[in-house]
Amino acid sequence: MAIERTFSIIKPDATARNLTGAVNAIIEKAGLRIVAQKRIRMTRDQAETFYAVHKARPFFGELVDFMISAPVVVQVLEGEGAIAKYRDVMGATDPSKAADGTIRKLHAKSIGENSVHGSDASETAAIEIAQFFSGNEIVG
Ligand code: 3AN
Repeated sequence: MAIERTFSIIKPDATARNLTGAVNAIIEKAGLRIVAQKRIRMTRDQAETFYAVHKARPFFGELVDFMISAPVVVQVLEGEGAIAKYRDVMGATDPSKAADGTIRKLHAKSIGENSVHGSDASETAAIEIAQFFSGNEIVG
């Protein structure tokens, strides 16, 4: 399988509970390499742009408010089949449906406050990485 890069966010519910290291340990144990990482406070504009695909969904306002409520850690993860692998490591969107050992099963609070984001396809990974990182900030 090809080496890929995917975009990850450790969300406000996780940073607020001091879980950045715990999440990163699961990521690294799964064989993914953190090749870029920074802790930021997302602006409302950034969050609305990032989740634009969900603009028409009833939870959009709540989702944006949540994403700007506390710091997040944005990351680029690299590895073989990184996009699908990280989706597996994250677990299902709804933590009550997430498999044992996944980040969301272990740490997520609810379907909204679900601790992590990971890109769902190579096109979205490229767009999401470019929204938060310039090329020279990614060191593989
Ligand atoms: P995933 O993050 O697993 O790719 P998506 O793309 O369906 O899930 O949803 C994006 C984000 O929107 C989720 N991570 C979650 O924070 C939020 N979300 C999704 N469904 C709901 C919902 N029913 N109520 C509140 N927030 C939701």
